[in-house]
Amino acid sequence: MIGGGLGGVVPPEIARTLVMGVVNVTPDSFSDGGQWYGADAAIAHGLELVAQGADIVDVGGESTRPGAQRISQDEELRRVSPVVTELVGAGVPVSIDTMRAPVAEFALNAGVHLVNDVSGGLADPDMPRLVAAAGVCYVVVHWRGHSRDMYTRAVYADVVAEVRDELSRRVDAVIGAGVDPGCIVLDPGLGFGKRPEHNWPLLARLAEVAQLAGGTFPVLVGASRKRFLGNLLAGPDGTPRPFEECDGATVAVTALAAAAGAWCVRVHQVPLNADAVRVASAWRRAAAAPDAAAAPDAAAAPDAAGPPLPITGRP
Ligand code: PMM
Repeated sequence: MIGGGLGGVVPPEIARTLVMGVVNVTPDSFSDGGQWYGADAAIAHGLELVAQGADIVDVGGESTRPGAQRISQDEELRRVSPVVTELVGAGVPVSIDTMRAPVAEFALNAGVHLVNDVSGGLADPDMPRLVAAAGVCYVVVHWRGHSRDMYTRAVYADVVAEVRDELSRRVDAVIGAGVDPGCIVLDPGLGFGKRPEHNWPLLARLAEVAQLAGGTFPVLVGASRKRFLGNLLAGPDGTPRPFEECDGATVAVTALAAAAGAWCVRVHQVPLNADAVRVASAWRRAAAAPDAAAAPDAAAAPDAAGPPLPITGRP
C-alpha cells in the first residue's frame, strides 16, 4: 500500500511523507520543555497541531534530552494518560513516545496507533511482545543507552554501518518477539548517543539506513530543533544558534528527507514542515512523471534520487 497507512487511520491516498507533530508533556524537554506540561495545554496543543496539518501526534511524558534523568513510571503515566485519552477520543491519530511497556499498554488500550520507542525495545524487554500483541506500528529507534550519559557511547568508526548493524539486530529481535515486519518503522536516532558528525552522514544516507538484510523499511526522521542544527548555525564566536531559531534548518532537513523518501518527519513546528513535505512530494512526482506534478499528494512517485525508500505505512 502506498501512503500513510497506520491501519487506515491516516488515509491511504496520502502518498507523501507524513508529518508527526510533537507534544512533550514534560517540564524539561530540549526545545519545548514546560510549554505543554499541563494536560489541558498539551491536549489543546495536540489539536492545534492537527489543525495545522499534522498527520499523527506524538505524545511523550519523559524527556530524553542529553543528561536527562529518568522519571518514575507513575509520573510518566500521570503526564501522558489524560492527553492520550482525550486526543484519541477526539479522533486524532496518536503515537505514544515511551520506553516503558506499561505506559505503552495504557496508551494502546486507549487506542493509540503507533508505539514510538526511542530505545528500540532495549529499555524494556516487554515492549516488543506488547506491540506484537497489539498489532500496531512500532518505531524502532537506534539507541545505545539512557540520556544521562549517552555521549560516552557516541563512538563510531563507521556510523552508518554501525547504526545499520545495530538496527538490524533490533529488527531481528522485535520480529522474533512477534512484531509483523510490515509494522516496523526504522529511525536512525539522531542525537541519541550521536554527535553532530554522526547525525549528518545518517541523514545523507537515509536510503542505506532503510535497507537492512531483512528488507527495506519505512524511515522516520527526528531532527527537529536538535542541538546539531544549532551547532551548524553557530555564530562567528561559536555560540550555537538557540533551538527556537532553528526551525528553518528543521524545515530544510524535512524537505531533503522527504525528497529522499522518508516515511515520516517528527517535528515541533508543523505548518512549515507540512508545506515542505508537499514541496518534496511534488518534486518527486515531477521527477517521475512531469505531467503528474501538479496533482496534490496524488500517486506515489518512484524515488527521485538514490535507492528506493518506501513511503509505506502499516499494511
Ligand atoms: N527524538 C526525541 C524524542 N522522541 N522519537 C523518535 N522516533 N525519533 C527521535 O529522533 C526522537 C523521538 C527527542 O526530541 P525532543 O525531546 O526535542 O522532542
